[in-house]
Amino acid sequence: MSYIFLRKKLMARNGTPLRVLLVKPPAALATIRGLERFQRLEPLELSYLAGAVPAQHSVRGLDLRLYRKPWKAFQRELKAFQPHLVGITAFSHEYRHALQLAICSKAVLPGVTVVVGGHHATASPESFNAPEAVDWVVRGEGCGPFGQLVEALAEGERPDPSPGLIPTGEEFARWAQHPAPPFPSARQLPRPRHDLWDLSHYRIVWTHENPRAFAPLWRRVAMVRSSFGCRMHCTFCPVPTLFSGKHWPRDPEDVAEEIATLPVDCVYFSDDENFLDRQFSLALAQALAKKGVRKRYFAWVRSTTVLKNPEVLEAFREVGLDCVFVGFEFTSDAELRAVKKGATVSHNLRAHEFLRRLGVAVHGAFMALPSFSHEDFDRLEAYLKEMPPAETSFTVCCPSPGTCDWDRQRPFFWVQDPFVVYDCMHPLTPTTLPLSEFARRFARLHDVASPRHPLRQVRVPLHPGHVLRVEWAHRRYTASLRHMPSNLAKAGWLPAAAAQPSGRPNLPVLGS
Ligand code: B12
Repeated sequence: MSYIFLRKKLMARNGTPLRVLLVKPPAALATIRGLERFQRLEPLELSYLAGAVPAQHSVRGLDLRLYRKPWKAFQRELKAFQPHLVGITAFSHEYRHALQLAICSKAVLPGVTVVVGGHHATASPESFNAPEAVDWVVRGEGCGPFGQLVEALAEGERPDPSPGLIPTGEEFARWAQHPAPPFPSARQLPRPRHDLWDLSHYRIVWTHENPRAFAPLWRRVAMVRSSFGCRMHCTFCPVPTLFSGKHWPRDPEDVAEEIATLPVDCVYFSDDENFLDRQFSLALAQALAKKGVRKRYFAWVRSTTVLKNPEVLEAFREVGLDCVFVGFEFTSDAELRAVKKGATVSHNLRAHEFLRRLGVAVHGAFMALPSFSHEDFDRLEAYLKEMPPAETSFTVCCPSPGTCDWDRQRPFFWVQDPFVVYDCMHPLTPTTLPLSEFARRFARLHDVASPRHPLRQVRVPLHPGHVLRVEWAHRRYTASLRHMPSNLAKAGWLPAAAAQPSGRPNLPVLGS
C-alpha cells in the first residue's frame, strides 16, 4: 500500500474514536479441542490488550472457540461492528487460522488495519509477513506496542516501527532481524479487562481433595496472572527465553483487588511459577485475607519451591488454594537432569506427599520422549500406578519455537510445517516405536492414570451428569491422540524420513 494512500486512510479517522476487535482463533487440532472439553479459559492476553486501550475507544472481544460456526461468526461480527482495527492472537498451532482470519478481515473490510501478536508472532514473526492480510506484527509483550498503534491510528498517523511493532512488507526484514524486545516489569502492565468476556463460558474440571456429595465437577473460572517468568532453565521451556531468566511479580495489593472484583468463585493462576518469590506470595495471601476475598485457587509450582517454602503453601491453603500444577516431567533422575529440571524424583514425591497432607490436590504433568520404547512406557505406567493420587496430564517433550533447542532440532523434524502440530502432543522428531504404536501407548497413559484422580478416590457420590461428561470427554480426547498419524499428515508428515537408513536423523539427545 502506498504511503499516500495509507496517510489518507488514517487521516480520515482523525478525531473519531476507534472500534477495536480482539480475536481468539478457533482451534484447528482435534487434540486441542479435546483438551478444551476439560478446560476452557478466557483469552487473558486479549483482556490485557483491551486494558491498554484508552477509554474513548470501543473494544470488543471475540472468542471464536465458543462458536459452532466460527468463520460465519467472525464475518457477522466484522459486518456488525465495522472495526477500524482487528487484533488477532495465536499460539503456534493456531497460526494458519490466524492468517485466514486476517485475510477474511481484509476481504470484508478492505480499509481495516490488522495486527497479529502472541506466542507464534513472537517466536516466528515471518509466518505473518503477508502484507495483503496483515499490516503489523507485534512481538513480545503487546500492551505497549498495541497502545501505541491505537493512539497513532486515532491521530491519523503511522506508528514508529520497532523490533516489537513490525510493519509487514518491504520494511519487515529490517525490524524482524532484531531479537524480540524483553518483557517490561509486570508492574508496568495495565489491569486486564475481564469484562470483555462472558465468564460463564469459561469452565474447568475443578480438582480438589474432599469434595462434598454431588459437587459439580466443572466450575466457572477466571484467569489471573500474578507474576510472570521463572529463574530456572529447563531445556524444553520457552519461558527463560521469553523473560530473560527473570521472575516479575505484580503489586500484591493490585492482584488482590483484581481478584476481589471477579464475578466467579474460582481463579486459575496463569503464572509460570506462582510461589517462587516467597515475600510476594506471602504478601498476596495476606492481602487476600485482609480484604476478605473468599475464592478458590489453582496455581503452578515447582516441587523444589514447595519443599523450600512450605509456609507459603500453608498460607495459600488458608486463603483457598485447592490444587497445584507441578511439572514432575519424568520418573528418573537421569531424565530430569538431562532437561536441567533442577529437581529429583525424590523432591517430586516429597512435595506431592506434603501437598496431600495439606489438603491441596496435585496436578502432575509428565512427558514422554519420542525415543520412548515399550519399556519406557511400562516404567512410566508403573510409576503412575504407585504414586499418591493426582490429576495428571501428559505431553510429548518437544523443543519450543523461538528457542535454541528448536533451531538445533529443526533439521531432524519429520513434518514440513511443525508449527501446525505444535501442541506438545505430536512428536516433531521420529519416534523409536512405529508412530501408531507410540500414539496408542501415549493415549493409554491417560487410561492408566485416570483411576488415580483425586475426585475418583473419594467415597462421596459426585454429580452424575458431570461424571458421564468427563468420561465422554476422556474418550474423545484419547481417540484424538490415537489419530496422531493423520494429524501429522496434515502438517506434511514425511514418515519415510525416519525409515531411510541414510536419511535417518539422529534422535535428539535429551537436553542437547
Ligand atoms: C496459562 C497457560 C495455559 C493455560 C490456558 C491458556 C489459555 N488462555 O487458554 C492452559 C493450561 C490451558 C494451556 C494450555 C496449552 N498451552 Co499454554 N501456556 C500458558 C502460560 C503458562 C501462560 C499463558 C498466559 O495466560 N499468558 C497471559 C497473557 C497475558 O500473556 P501472553 O499470552 O504472553 O500475551 C501477551 C503477549 O504475547 C502479547 N500478545 C498476545 N496476543 C496478542 C495479540 C495481539 C494482537 C497483540 C498486539 C499482542 C498479543 O501481549 C499479551 C499481553 O501482554 C504460557 C507460558 C507463558 N509464560 O506465556 C503457556 C503457553 C502459552 N502454552 C503453550 C502451549 C504449547 C500450550 C498447549 C498446546 C500445551 C498442552 N499440550 O497442554 C495447550 C494449548 C491450549 C489451547 N487451548 O490452545 C505454549 C505456546 C507456545 C507457542 N509457540 O505456541 C506456551 C508459551 C508454553 C510453552 N510450553 O511453550 N496453557
